Amino acid sequence: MALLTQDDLININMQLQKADSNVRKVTGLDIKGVCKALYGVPRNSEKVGIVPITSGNGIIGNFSASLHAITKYFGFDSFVTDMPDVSGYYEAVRNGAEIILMADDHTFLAHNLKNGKIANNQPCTGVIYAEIASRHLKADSKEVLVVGLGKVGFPGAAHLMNKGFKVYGYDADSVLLKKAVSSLGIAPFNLENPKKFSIIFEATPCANTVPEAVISKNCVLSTPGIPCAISEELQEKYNVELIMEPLGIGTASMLYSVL
Ligand code: NAI
Ligand code: 0TF
Repeated sequence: MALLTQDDLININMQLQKADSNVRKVTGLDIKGVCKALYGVPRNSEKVGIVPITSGNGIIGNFSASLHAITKYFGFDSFVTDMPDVSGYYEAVRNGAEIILMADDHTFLAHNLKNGKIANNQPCTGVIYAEIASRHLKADSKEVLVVGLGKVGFPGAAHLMNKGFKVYGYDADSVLLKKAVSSLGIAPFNLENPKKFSIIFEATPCANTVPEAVISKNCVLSTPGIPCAISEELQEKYNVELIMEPLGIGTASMLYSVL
């Protein structure tokens, strides 16, 4: 898994506000509204305990503080434990946490201790970015291009298929592409024979993965992938509506999915 860095999370509140305003512009709903539409659950005032985890590559500066800011942004009562790891988990539960948020290098989870529901960041991120893309108010068809069919992209592509979209998919790994074609029924996208899309969902850890030939004017590019899938120059040239934010949108999806 490509790991976040402290720098990715600088000014998370500002990044989230900007993303929220872009999501509103593209879909007519804010991020909370998209979460409600996806999971259809009422919010109460669940208390969220955020537990720093030291295993593997260890603590990422700004990670727990960013989760604290994100949970507050979405109206949750939350706190970061003083202790990490098992001691932090114990501290979170003892201090009344109803939902636990914690991540090691492989898994970032939300666990609702009241109802037992558990969520993983990767599918939740894929589903919400795909959902945002699918709600593009200026889309000219129900065709969508998915670039990257890994742990985030695959569930996003599955979500779009379930919503009745015609999904074209591409992954640099031909085994993953074949798997998505056979198990989801998506159409394999041929880069040699490109076509334009007004809806693009990208989930890779690489830059410049979306070629100019597929970008149409005013398209939406919904991409959790870091770094950005297109250059600023292409973004400006085609007036691309970019939905991209490093942590908050996916975390909101996780939290709403366990309510
Ligand atoms: P993954 O490794 O499971 O999947 C990435 C896929 O992209 C792989 O299948 C790989 O073959 C494919 N790929 C790489 N280069 C490509 C290219 N040039 N063209 C087409 N496909 C290409 O990774 P995962 O977990 O799905 O994460 C994807 C990205 O999303 C990473 O950058 C990760 O850090 C980011 N991420 C962002 C989140 C957010 O909240 N913004 C949340 C979770 C992940
Ligand atoms: O960096 C990652 C994921 C995050 C997905 C959301 N964009 N790509 N995971 C590692 C998180 C490690 C956190 C660390 N153990 C801490 O500070 O608690």
